[in-house]
Amino acid sequence: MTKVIVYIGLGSNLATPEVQIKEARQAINALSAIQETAFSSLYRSPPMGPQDQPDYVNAVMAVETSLPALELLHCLQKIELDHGRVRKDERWGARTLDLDILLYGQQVIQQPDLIVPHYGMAERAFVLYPLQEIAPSLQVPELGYIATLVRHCPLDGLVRLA
Ligand code: A4P
Ligand code: MG
Repeated sequence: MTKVIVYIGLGSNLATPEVQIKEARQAINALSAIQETAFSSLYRSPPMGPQDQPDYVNAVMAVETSLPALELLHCLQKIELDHGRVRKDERWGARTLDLDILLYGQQVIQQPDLIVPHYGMAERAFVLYPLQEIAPSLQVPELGYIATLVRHCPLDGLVRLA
């Protein structure tokens, strides 16, 4: 089966976020049919959405995989649950671990459970800056070059961690 490059967004703002991100990276690498090709620095940012929650730590990971997109989504959702993620009704609320499929090759996917490119990524500094770090010449389907997207996206308090 042909392989695609997939970009995964990782985010956490509970239970020592740096540890959550590190463990999620290990869990993703432990999946069969997935090879990591790049991993960004960690970035800290104030919460987008409700402000009465801790700052987030985010990163972006590139993997090469032969898994179909929906299968990959289900694997990522299982890892979220294994890491104590409790789905609440509140939109954009605090979470131990959030794993989003940002891009799946150059495919545009519009299914009830999966929308790729991930919605809202063009407005999210905590997605665009780490993505540019590991894929500086990337062209995002329907949205354009990563460098142009970054140029139009304010930092919103995003800080790259050492
Ligand atoms: N879904 C559709 N497309 C995708 C995709 N490309 N990747 C569906 C992953 N999932 C996708 O997701 C809800 C549903 O989206 C899933 O059932 C899946 O089928 P979820 O993870 O259960 O819910 P959620 O993450 O709470 O919702 P949402 O709206 O995706 O939240 P966001 O947009 O991820 O925002 N502030 C900072 N600074 N940093 C952050 O990382 N994250 C959030 C969460 C809020 N504020 C933040 C951050
Ligand atoms: Mg999510």
